[in-house]
Amino acid sequence: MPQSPSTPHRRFQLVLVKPSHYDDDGYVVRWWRAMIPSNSLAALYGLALDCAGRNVLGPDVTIDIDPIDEMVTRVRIASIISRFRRNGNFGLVALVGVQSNQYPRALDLARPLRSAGIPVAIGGFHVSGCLSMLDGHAVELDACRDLGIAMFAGEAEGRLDLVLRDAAEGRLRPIYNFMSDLPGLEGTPVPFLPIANVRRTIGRNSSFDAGRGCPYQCSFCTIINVQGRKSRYRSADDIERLVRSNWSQGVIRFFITDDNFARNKEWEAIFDRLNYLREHEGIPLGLMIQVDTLCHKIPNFIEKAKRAGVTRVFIGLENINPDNLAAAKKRQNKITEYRKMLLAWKAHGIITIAGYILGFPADTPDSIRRDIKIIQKELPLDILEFFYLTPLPGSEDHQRLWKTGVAMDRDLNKYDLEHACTAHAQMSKEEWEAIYREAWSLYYAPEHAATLLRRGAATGVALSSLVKLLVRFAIATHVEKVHPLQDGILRMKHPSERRPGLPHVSPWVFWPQFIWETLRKQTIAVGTLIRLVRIMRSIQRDPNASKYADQALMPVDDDDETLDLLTKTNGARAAIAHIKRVDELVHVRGAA
Ligand code: B12
Ligand code: SF4
Repeated sequence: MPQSPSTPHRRFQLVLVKPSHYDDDGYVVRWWRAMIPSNSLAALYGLALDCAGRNVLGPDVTIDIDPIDEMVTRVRIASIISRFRRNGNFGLVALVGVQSNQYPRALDLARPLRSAGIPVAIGGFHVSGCLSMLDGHAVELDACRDLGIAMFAGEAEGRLDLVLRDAAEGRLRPIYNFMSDLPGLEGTPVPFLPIANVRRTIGRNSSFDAGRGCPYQCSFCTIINVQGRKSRYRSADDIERLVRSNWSQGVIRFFITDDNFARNKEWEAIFDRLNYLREHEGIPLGLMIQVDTLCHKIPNFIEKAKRAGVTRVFIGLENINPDNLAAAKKRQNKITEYRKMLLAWKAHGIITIAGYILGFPADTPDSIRRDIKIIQKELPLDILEFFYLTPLPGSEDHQRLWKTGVAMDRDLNKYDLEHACTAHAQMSKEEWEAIYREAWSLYYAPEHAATLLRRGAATGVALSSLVKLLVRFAIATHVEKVHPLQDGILRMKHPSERRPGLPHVSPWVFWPQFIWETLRKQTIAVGTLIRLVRIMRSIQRDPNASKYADQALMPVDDDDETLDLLTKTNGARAAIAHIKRVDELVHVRGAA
């Protein structure tokens, strides 16, 4: 459309930054290639593209959108400032998907931008979680007020137009609070990232959330207090649109980020559509999903997952001691079902990954060692990842400690599930930290890695894929000193990215140290890879590899009293006694 001479064309600069956070030495965690893309960035980029396409700032304004994931890209503040200056500061820097551990870094990025007069807004789990559970000021939300950063709580679907218009008119509000009004997702713009961003993840993975909300009530969880307990979902048509637009740029692997895809009310229609796209349109999809421990009870769920292209499943196992699970209100986790559920995934050759939380009330270093041994011997699980039980702002646990004035670490940068942030009743901080490190070494001991590969060969798992995971999970916490979920290939660092307040290191010291560190880490990574590939090759040459069996792969009954899993803790014994009682009652009634 020709422009009227009286309304000069303007370009609104929308810079979407997903902040990283600081490692224990105070440097920004950044990689050449990351393991997993940022879905929050993809969600905001998809919404922003839609706003730009609809000319929400009027026909005379073009919206230039720049998505930056700090996990894989250096955020060059000076160049952002000069770009905004060239455009009369007409635009917005949106700090997106900011978790509690990323909040301090997000504020450090915002400070020079605000000093340069650039409008800045922030959203994500820290702001939403705090506004949902605390008093509107905690934890550190006043820092945003002091700096003039607009806080956005809730979800941006249907609301980004408003924020962009306010920014364009120079009247951003201090708070946009939509926590009590969670939007429906059907038909809303879908998450999307341009190929230049996707290339920065290993294996060109992208992501989308097919739904939000979870019906359960785990007390350590922030998700239910931010995204609610009702299932809200995208339609199968939305998902098809999303897959096709990614396929047109060569992207076929996705992490479906729903915390619990098994409770997404549309799961079946979505799986069916993905299956159709694979089998009839020839799109070779590879998917990873997250589910709960009862998903195998949903008729056809696992079969349809396989046909839709699921190759990896993340399961919220959390613990094998029922007393701990009850303390965390995770009553839906039945340890008597764990083996059946894992065997059901194994029967389809799907790699199983489980989260395991250390620091529940009944945990001690010895009980943790015992539990890891039980898991290794009796559960057909491939990858296990450990987390500290953390009072994350936005969770019921955090709210309880905050209300009762229990001490919690004041440095939000540490709320990354990799640091002890509050005291434990039975372990000192040092003991807890030591057993966290030891847990990784115990589970990924070379002998157990070999067993996992043997089990993989016997259950039809893609061994090369399992080897890649084993390398990362075995070394990330020891070598890179970060959790595998924040891991990547080739750590990048820059002296200018050190946390304010920490001493500046001279380049003459920094760079030689960095090069030495990099060589050391890569040598360990390559050494671990070679060792595992050798084991994999020897298994592949073994004509009897498919016949391998051990206790973990054996089908079991609910009350198998030969299993340590079901007999070593009071809670487990009580669970078995309960099953027996129910069984007796059913049989007595049946007989009557
Ligand atoms: C997928 C996922 C990951 C992925 C990708 C990260 C990402 N953010 O995309 C991976 C595996 C890498 C990951 C890692 C971690 N994660 Co994570 N992750 C998730 C998960 C399951 C989904 C994220 C998502 O895509 N949500 C959907 C998006 C669209 O929601 P959103 O980010 O809130 O954004 C919406 C609104 O907040 C708003 N919005 C957001 N930003 C902005 C900005 C502006 C200006 C505006 C207007 C609006 C707006 O609009 C968006 C669309 O509606 C969430 C739980 C959840 N259900 O969200 C946990 C979650 C975010 N992760 C969490 C944690 C702790 C971590 C780790 C620290 C764990 C670890 N030790 O490794 C790491 C951190 C690494 C990192 N650099 O991010 C916590 C954060 C809790 C908190 N209070 O901070 C969560 C909530 C889970 C939990 N345990 O409670 N994670
Ligand atoms: S099952 Fe997962 S998402 Fe649901 S409440 Fe528990 S921790 Fe949160």
